[in-house]
Amino acid sequence: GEKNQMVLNALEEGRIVPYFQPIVDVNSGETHIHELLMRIEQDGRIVPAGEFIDIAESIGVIHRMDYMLIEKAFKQIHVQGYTGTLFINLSPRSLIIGEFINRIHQLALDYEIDPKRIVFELTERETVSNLQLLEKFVLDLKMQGFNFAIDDFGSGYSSFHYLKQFPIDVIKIEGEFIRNMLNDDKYLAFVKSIVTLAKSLKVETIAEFIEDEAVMNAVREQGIDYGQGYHLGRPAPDFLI
Ligand code: G
Ligand code: G
Ligand code: G
Ligand code: MN
Ligand code: NA
Repeated sequence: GEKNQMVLNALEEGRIVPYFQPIVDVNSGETHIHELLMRIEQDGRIVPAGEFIDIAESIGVIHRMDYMLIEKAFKQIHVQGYTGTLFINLSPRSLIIGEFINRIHQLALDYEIDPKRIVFELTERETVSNLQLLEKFVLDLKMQGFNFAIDDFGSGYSSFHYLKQFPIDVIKIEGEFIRNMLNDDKYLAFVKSIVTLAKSLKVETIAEFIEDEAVMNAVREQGIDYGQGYHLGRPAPDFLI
């Protein structure tokens, strides 16, 4: 349909653009971490990923878009001299293409980016057809020094499976839990249990969707390490440093 063509044209014409959202250390306030977010530039408008990622996955071009975005982001990091850490969303569909991880490793070499500064976010948004293959490639990347986070932790069926099976460094707590933790004790209980779990596994935590100061304070009180959300900084085409 029309949307498929929009995505294909954007890819063909190189209109996939990187946006960066800050991830803030809740204790020090330091911002040396950003999440890379995909956008399409379309007739002077910036189209957010939520409007086209599903389509890109279903028509089988997400790995090409992920690759193009990562190349542009690495180039920008190199040119701007950004020294922080970058979180990168990857569709499992991209990861299970063997050639993909070799090319990512090569990009890191080309743009002189230490894999230790890269954290790949795994999500459960899409069911993974070949978990064994995914595990193999995650371990390969981990061996090269790249890190891994579970995105939207708590929202899906396989959060615990990912935690058990993959070498996870960071848990990003589902935004819905954070957003509701102050007005619903059930969500607060979820958050508390995730923080306890993370601490006992020595995994760091990030709270998503922090939209006001009250939630930011609650996040700090619960012992969560990092925060992200419109209250702290919106996605932008440049690093907010
Ligand atoms: O940025 P936005 O709120 O539109 O993100 C919507 C969804 O798209 C989120 O689930 C996010 O993880 C995903 N997403 C954002 N950027 C990328 C990307 O670069 N690659 C992939 N595969 N998914 C992304
Ligand atoms: O699934 P994932 O966590 O990758 O989705 C990230 C997306 O969530 C970002 O692209 C951004 O557009 C959106 N986002 C980031 N911070 C906030 C926030 O505080 N509130 C809301 N509603 N969305 C946010
Ligand atoms: O301001 P901007 O163009 O980045 O807004 C993008 C979208 O995010 C708009 O649809 C807007 O309504 C929504 N938005 C802006 N601020 C917030 C916020 O603090 N929380 C949430 N949930 N959505 C927001
Ligand atoms: Mn994410
Ligand atoms: Na998330």
